[in-house]
Amino acid sequence: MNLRPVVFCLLLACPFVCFAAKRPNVILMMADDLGYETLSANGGTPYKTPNLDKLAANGLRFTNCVSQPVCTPTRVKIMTGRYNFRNYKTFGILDPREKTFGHVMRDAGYKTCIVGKWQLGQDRKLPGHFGFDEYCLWWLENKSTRYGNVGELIQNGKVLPGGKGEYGPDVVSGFMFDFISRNKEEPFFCYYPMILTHSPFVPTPDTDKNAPKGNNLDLMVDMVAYTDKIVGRVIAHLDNLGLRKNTVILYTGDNGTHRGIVGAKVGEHDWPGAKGSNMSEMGMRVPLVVNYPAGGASGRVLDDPIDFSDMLPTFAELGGANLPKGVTIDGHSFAGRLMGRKDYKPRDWAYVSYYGKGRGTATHFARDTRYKLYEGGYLYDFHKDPAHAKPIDPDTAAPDARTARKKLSFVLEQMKAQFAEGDEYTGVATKLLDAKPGFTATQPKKPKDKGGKKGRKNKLEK
Ligand SMILES: [Ca+2]
Repeated sequence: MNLRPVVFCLLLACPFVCFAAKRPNVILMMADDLGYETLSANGGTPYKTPNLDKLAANGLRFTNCVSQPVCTPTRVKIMTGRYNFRNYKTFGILDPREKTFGHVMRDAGYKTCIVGKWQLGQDRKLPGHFGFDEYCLWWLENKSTRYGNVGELIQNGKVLPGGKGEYGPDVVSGFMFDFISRNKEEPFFCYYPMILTHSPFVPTPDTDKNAPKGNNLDLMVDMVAYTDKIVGRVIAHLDNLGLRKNTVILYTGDNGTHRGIVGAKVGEHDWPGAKGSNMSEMGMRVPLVVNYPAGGASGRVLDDPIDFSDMLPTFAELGGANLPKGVTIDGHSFAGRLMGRKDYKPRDWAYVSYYGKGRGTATHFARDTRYKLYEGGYLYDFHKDPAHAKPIDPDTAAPDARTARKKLSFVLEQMKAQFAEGDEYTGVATKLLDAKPGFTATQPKKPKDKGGKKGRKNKLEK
């Protein structure tokens, strides 16, 4: 029998089949109010995160990743891959006209799931609308107790019976494990914006019942330890299913630690919680651990500048997916880093624009591997001065600080030039049904949203 035609046909079919088989699963875990100092591998004390430290040792630990200062600005940015000046509207809303990494991965054939905290619009149709096949979410429609004796969780359209003594983080992570088991033959994407470690600071199931009543820092240590325990469960679940090697695990935080948590350190620096501040490293430098055994890169500590717009294009590259059309995607894929590609070049700077909780006047900064420049010319060496106690004097600055100022000034100028035209959707579509089919970013631009009550009205909200 002549096998050559058969072999030829197999070779023809192989690129797609082989590629499809190799596409990695992706799990993004993002804890709530969890700063850089909470990872013991980062030199943070008094925290202990053995599972994450091991994950970092066998993977990549990024030391220069910045979120936004508070929840919604971060969640909008990480999900859409776009800077806040383009699409942040107001607190607690992700504009239904936006495309997310859920869409990107679902459109590429991934099974998609979101579990944890929502807080992006009160409508149980929204997770599906934003690209997720399945979900189990807290604060999707009503805010309730998040930890012990968890209140309202909505799972795939149904309200779970709350008040049964269950621990919220266990319920949502348990649903994710079930989703992974049911979809182990498919490539899957799980986004897990964690319920931990936001206030209130309360005992976890592992908190010693006989210990003296703890202060906030003691309980934060316990809550971080429980977060690490959940990461350990994720790893064990993947191991049991034989999925660990071809799954990318990412772990980060959505903003700095709560301001009530003081007493922690990173190396020699005091590292008090500074959630909400964009004027220090404590407000928005976050841990980032990435582990992808099949990618081949491991055991590295990297100071590549990374901001949260980078996640969406990274996942798109890992999944062979297309980027959303008709909108500007700001992020840079770091998938090449995860695969140890020799030709990979990290971005030269990371960028943050921030409006506060509403949509007032933007502040912004750009940073490289050592310096951070704010609007107004305030430059800081964030290695030496993470609290930003004193800006660098331009007259006495070292040559490398002068070079950084010039480079980062250029970035800020380029970004500022886009502020006026960057708001591709005007107004806030607060309800799912406000996003009428056919409205796209390619329509003629309307006047820029000025914020405030009047500015938030638009034709779609009638
Ligand atoms: Ca948060």
